[in-house]
Order: sequence, then C-alpha cells, then structure tokens
Amino acid sequence: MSTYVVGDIHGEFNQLLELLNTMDFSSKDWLYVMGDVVDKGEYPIKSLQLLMGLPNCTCLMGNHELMMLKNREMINNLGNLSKKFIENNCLNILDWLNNGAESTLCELSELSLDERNKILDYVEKFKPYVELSVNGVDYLLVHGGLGNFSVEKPIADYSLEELVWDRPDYSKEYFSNKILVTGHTPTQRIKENTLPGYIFMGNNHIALDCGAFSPKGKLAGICLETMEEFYSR
Ligand SMILES: [Mn+2]
Repeated sequence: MSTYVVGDIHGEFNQLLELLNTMDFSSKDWLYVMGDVVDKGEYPIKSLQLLMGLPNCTCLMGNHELMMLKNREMINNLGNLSKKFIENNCLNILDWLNNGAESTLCELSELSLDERNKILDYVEKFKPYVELSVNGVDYLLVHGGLGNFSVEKPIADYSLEELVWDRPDYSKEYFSNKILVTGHTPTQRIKENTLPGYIFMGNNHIALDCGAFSPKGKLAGICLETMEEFYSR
C-alpha cells in the first residue's frame, strides 16, 4: 500500500490520467489531492468525476472549490438567472470568473441539475486539512498555507480562508516535528526552490503545485513511503 499526494489539477484531466498511470496507482493505495481540481484547464468536471469514482481518495478544499461553492445557487440556475440575482451575487460571480471559472461553468452547463448537485455535494465534503503519519513521520496537508500562524494555534482554529488562500513562507520552518504539505503556490514562484517547476522540499515543507495548467508546468505527485516524485510530463 502506498500513500500518494497530488498537487493542483486545475482541469488538466489528461495529465491526471498520465500521473495516476505513472504512479501505477491501484485500489490498494490511497490518494490525497491538494485541492484546486477545478477552473483554468479544460476538464475540471471530468477530473472531479474521475476522483468521485475512486473510493480510496481524499480531496482537500482549495480556494477554487471555495469560490465554486459560494456560487452554488448560480450553478443551479444557469440559464435562468434573474437580473436581481446577478446584482445581489455579482461579487462572488466576478471573483470566480476572474479566477478561471469559465471551463468549470461550461462543463457544468452541459449537466443535468441532478448531476450538478452530485458534484457540488462531493466538493462540499473536501477537507480543510488532513493530518497523517507515514513511516513515523507526521504530515499536515493544507491547500494554501497557515494564515496568521502561531505554533500554539490548534489547526482546527484556522479559518477556511487562512487555509486555502494564504501562502506559507517557505524559508521558514513552521513545525520541528511535522512536515507542512501545500499546493496553491506554484513551485516556480518559491525563491528557495533550486529546481523551479519541480516539487520543493526543505525547511519541513513539501510544495506540490508544479503549475499543471501553465504551458511549461506539470502535475506532480509524491509517494510518502518512498519520497519518490512523479510528474505528468
Ligand atoms: Mn489555490
């Protein structure tokens, strides 16, 4: 049994297939997905549907899923929105559209209301954080970071926004006895990273978002038993 953690998918369904194939992922393994499955790339809903079909998969909430859920009512009413509804909700709608919602909305608009609700119910269950231990090493998985961090602050006291929108300082060790695993910040943008675009490990951090959506980016995964790295391309 292997424990795999995968970075931000952002609609890159084909890279997700390639990565799972490269990892030789099977029903005996467990998959953790760092969040931001939706938006930007062409097939966010197809990617979600693939994950929904895996009983051995836990997804973390990303800021893009949070924006999607804030627009749940709009998604349920695609095609017949009143002017008043748009006026009342335009900030949430604009915020999401400015962050690459177009592909998610296009795929959703082709589904029945029932199918849309199944997908949104699934996304609502995405975890704000995951704590796990592999080979005696403790890991804390959060999509973004630990906003307003303090060592004494229990993980349950962080707001969803602090976990999915904020970014960690990768030059800083947050915990001496625990590794902080994050997505959200492309490793191309981590200045401590000597291999931009590949998984960053250092200062008790593992950063997994290798920018799958950008032309030179990749979808990345890591096996926590072996620390072997996997890439979609
Ligand atoms: Mn993100």
